[in-house]
Amino acid sequence: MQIVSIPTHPYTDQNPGTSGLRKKVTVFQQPDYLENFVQAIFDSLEDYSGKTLVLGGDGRYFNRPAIQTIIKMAAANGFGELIIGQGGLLSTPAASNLIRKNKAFGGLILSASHNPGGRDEDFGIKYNVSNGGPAPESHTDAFYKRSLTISSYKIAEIEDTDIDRIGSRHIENFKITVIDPVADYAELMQSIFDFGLLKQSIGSGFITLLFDAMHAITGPYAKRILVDMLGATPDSVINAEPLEDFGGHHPDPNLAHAQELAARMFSPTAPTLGAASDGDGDRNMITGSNIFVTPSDSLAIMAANARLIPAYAYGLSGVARSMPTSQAVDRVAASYNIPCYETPTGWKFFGNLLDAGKITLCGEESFGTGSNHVREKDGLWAVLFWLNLIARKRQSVADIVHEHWRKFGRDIYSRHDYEAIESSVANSIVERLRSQLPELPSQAFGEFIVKYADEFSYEDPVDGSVSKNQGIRIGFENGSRIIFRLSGTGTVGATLRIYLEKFEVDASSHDQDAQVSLSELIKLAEQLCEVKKRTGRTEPTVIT
Ligand code: VG1
Ligand code: CO
Repeated sequence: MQIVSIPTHPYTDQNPGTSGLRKKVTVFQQPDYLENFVQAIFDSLEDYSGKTLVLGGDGRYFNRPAIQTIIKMAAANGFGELIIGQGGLLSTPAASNLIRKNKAFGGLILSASHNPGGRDEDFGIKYNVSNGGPAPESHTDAFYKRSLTISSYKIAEIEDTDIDRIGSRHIENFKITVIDPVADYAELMQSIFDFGLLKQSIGSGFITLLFDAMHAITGPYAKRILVDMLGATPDSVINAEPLEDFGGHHPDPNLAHAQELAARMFSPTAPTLGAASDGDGDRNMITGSNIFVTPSDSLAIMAANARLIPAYAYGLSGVARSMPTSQAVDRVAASYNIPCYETPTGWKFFGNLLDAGKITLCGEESFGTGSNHVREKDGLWAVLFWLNLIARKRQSVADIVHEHWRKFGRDIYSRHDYEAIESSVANSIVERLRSQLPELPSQAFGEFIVKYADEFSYEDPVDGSVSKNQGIRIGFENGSRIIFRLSGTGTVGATLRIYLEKFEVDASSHDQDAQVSLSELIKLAEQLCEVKKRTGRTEPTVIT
């Protein structure tokens, strides 16, 4: 195997965000751009010679050529084996599982997740460590630092690999194994949930379902598990074929982007459960007949009912949520007397807590939920969790949600996103918020009296590492919160996220529309940050 060292020049913008390096495809197509970043990752890692790397992506445009390049670079840099999903496909949770199951050194996941795909859209690359989870900040900081000084990369002069054919191939001491991307994951799901009961509930017609794969990675997973293994009708899975441009849509599972699903779920012919997943299969949206379950509520409901699921029958060691996720799960943890951790946004912060056994379930408001079964959030897992709950409780989604609110109260919640704001304007908004923080505590805005106003900083309870500036929090005496943060996954300008939350104990108010209940807080958020005033926008780009 001929290995060559190619001279290169650094790019200055290879700083990974919330979840890997995400850029326009055209940025990745610049000479040596992908190669530089991959070499910067390899250069920052130690002792991987002869070890295994898992490789796959969500099938978006540029996935296939990127995989060929990475195969050649992994061979040149001394990895022993590559495990690749057939067709270059692996969902993010499936990749996490493969890393763990094969005791691999790590993995590279090619995805820009919920961002659109195609020639002029987004691509991304993310490194996961040996526990199967996203590289922690210490790693991603090192990748960036190395990318700024890189002067050459190594690549093997070997032929392209046939990634569509399952099987192994050796090139001297280097082994390339192409596997079925679904099989191991399906087996894992079978070990967590009661597939017998699910089959029965679906077969008898007690549960009907509709899963929208949004032309992204979960199509093949959903067809195998929901249709082939659990007996759902073939038309239960829509948009099931992964496409390089996701059919021109945002593969982002929310009511705005999963329109076909939303239309069906809010109609007289709605099935029992409607769900969708994102580009790389780690997000989930849960709906029932005429009801949308907020991700924050979904996490709380899962935590409250986890004992009904075979894998969690012995209870939960603890739970965690990202800071902007509503406090609904905190109430469940308090009533069960288990710890609840509050982490910064991004799944990488859950890894240590899961590894140390401090938590069993965790989630984010951004349609992400997961458990200790892998080290990523997991879309189909969440769908199976809900199916299993419905089957065990013999209740509709709406009944499960209402029962939960009656018992714990409702954390009325919404997120308003302002996308593609000019960076300087976004920075001025954040600066303005920051400058107000010292004077806000104890100020009263109508019924809302500020209890605290700060910038969230997190000290990891396992390794003591500290992450600062993780979002601006304004908490009120009555438990309400407004949170502001800038997105770390966008590729155009800046995205301001405003998270709004209000606690309602009174069951007679539980059916209120969230935007109506939160209207005072929405006004107050604008008064504090002036996003509309400063951008001239009249409305958020997306409301979830
Ligand atoms: C967003 C979400 C965050 C999530 C991240 C990756 O990040 O808010 O909760 O972990 O996307 O999800 P940001 O920085 O844009 O707010 V995914 O499905 O893109 O891997
Ligand atoms: Co994702």
